[in-house]
Amino acid sequence: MELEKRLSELTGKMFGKTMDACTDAQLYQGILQLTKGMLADKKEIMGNKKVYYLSMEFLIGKLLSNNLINLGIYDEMEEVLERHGKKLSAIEEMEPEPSLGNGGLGRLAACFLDSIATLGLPGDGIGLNYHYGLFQQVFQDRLQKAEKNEWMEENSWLTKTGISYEVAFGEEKVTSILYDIDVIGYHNGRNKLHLFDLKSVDESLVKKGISFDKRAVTKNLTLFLYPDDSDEAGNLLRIYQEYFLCANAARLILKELEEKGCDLRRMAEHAAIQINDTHPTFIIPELIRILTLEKGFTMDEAVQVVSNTCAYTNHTILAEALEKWPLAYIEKAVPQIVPIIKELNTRVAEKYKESRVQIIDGENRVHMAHIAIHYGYSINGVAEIHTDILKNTELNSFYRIYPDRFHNMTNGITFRRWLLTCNRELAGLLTDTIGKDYQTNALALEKLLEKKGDMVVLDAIDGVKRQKKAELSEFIRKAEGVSLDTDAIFDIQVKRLHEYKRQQMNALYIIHKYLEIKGGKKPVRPMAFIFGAKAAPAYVIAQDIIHLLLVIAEIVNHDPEVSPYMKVVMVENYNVSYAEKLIPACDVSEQISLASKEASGTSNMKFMLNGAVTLGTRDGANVEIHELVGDENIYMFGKDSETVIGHYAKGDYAAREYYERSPIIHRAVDFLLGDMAMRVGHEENLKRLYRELLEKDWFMTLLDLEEYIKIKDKMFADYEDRVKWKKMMLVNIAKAGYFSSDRTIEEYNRKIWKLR
Ligand code: 26Q
Repeated sequence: MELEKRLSELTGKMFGKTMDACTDAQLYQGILQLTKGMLADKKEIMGNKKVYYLSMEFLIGKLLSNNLINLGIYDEMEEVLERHGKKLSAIEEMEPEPSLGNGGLGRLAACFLDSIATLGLPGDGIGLNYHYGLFQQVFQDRLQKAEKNEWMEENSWLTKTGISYEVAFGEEKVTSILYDIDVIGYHNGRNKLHLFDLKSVDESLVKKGISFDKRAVTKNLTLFLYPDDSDEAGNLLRIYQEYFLCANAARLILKELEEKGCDLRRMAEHAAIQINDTHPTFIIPELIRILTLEKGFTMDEAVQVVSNTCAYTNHTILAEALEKWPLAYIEKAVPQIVPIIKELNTRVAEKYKESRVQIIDGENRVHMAHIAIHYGYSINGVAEIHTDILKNTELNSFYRIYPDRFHNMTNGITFRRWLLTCNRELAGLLTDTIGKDYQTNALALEKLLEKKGDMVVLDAIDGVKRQKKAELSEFIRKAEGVSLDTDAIFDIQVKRLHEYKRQQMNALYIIHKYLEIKGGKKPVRPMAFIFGAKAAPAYVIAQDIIHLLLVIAEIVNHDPEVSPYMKVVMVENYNVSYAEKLIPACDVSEQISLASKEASGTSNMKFMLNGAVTLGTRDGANVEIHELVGDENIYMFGKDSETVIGHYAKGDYAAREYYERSPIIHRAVDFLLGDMAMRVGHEENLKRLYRELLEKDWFMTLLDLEEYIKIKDKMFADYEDRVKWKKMMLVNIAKAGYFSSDRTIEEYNRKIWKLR
């Protein structure tokens, strides 16, 4: 009654209307207001020591349902609205989606904030408030076009604080404004996500698409999130953004410590600063700069204190993605930081002679990771295999110097969003079957294993899957104009587009199947292949792969001989909300990166939790999923990381050999240049991709293609043994508990932050 009364008072005040008379958009505004008030009333999480999670990205997604769930009022709100003829699910659609991240790394940061608060640990996120976030993807002429994503509205989850700092870029000074978003734990207290914005930001700078004057830093700094483009040379604007984040973070952290009366010389007893990949590494020299210049520290003291406070997480071993900025760029953007970086470099050079561990290299480039490792107290990888590769290969020289600093922190996902919010049906079924323990102790999901022989439970799990598939089909029919058969196997690959993730290998499988069907070999059950991926605008081959997927979709879906047996969908503008619809509806989770390249992956965990079966390589967290569910409940294939690393070392992988040797590969690759593809697609894109595949194929698509085809066919055949498949679903759900980000955060806290 209480909620109903407050909401109807609000709609009356805001719109002069009863709830019944409000539009969904107005009700969204009303519920936003009401919920924001309830968040603000939550008790702030306090403690003697606090973690600051610094990240250029927080891919929070929509917040309404998640907040209602964490407040424990989702069901009540749903009922209230129903009494007034309204649907909460429709109202949720009214919320604009902030896209303040690229993919895994940004989403991980958002999951971590949820878990930190849920565990009752004091910990805030610090990031940037991008007005248009990551670009919005639209398809035109079967190519990706980038547009701005306008997500900020008059009323939103952001609350303007009075906090504002001056940030100097050499002689030029800009002013920041701090916005906060309340982050509350599941039935727990409140932390904050602090997002800094540029006071003088000028949205009118953006003219067409996402183009704007890159040099007008005092106006453009927080307009866009820089897309992950490992292939494009460093951009000055990115350095400005990174420093802007760190300069503001340093001020905020020092202010909070001083307000609490902490002795800054004992900073490490009161604060831990987690650096999310190298992007916020400037926090180290910036803190040292302030402590020495303004707080009376000697250089030695400042280096000590800062090193004991900062910890670094590595998310990649792709050499091209490890940040190395030309010293001249840093000099141009933030000259005041250069003497500190040089001093840090000198100290390393005096102590260690090995060139691989120097901060400034022979070409005068600054290796951000090297700053973070030498001048932090912890470095961690994000899955076991990834941490092992860091220790034994990529960062081996550092591991030999600092063996005790290395940790593995296998990634996790918040079950509040990736189960309770996105799959209420499955969550409900689990509660009915094993009780609600699992909601606060994810490992309790294992109790489900006792039901492996219980046909009623197995059928119920499958029933939920069917329902989510039907819901997704309906959504895709409306949004993409393709109708999918709910009886089909839903095979899904959603993640950023990158050659190492090998969407192109999946595409070649689909071509192979298409040709088989054309040749008269009909599958026993229809197949739905679903993709979602954004490609960095400057990443040419990634654009070509998107083009190929759209071309294949066009050919397959409009071929009356084939389309009853298979459909291909490349969904437009894949984002967090789309993921929440796709993941619960998935049968086969595609995790097919080239072994050694995917640091962890986190969609693999989300799919598993929602009862999908993984088709994967021995890469990232797939390895740990495999260990947990056992051989019988996962489909693993492909060359292992040692073999792949060996190929790189010897330089002996030649794509053409695989093409020449296998008629199946030959035929599938040639399809790119065939009449059918040429009629629908662009010669330029398809030819470039064809040549890339045969002449370079840096991420070894053809290496694993034959094995991939074999195991995928086997998997689809196994799907027909319905009981066996339902058991696999059950085991995957039951074993997913390990991948709760609550577990990950407990480990960070125990080994790195030591909050209590
Ligand atoms: C770097 C320099 C300049 C501009 C952009 C960037 C940039 C931006 C974003 C570099 C990398 C990223 C994003 C990386 C990322 O998302 N990595 C993923 O992190 C996940 C969480 O740990 C892992 O699960 C994935 O395996 C990893 O790819």
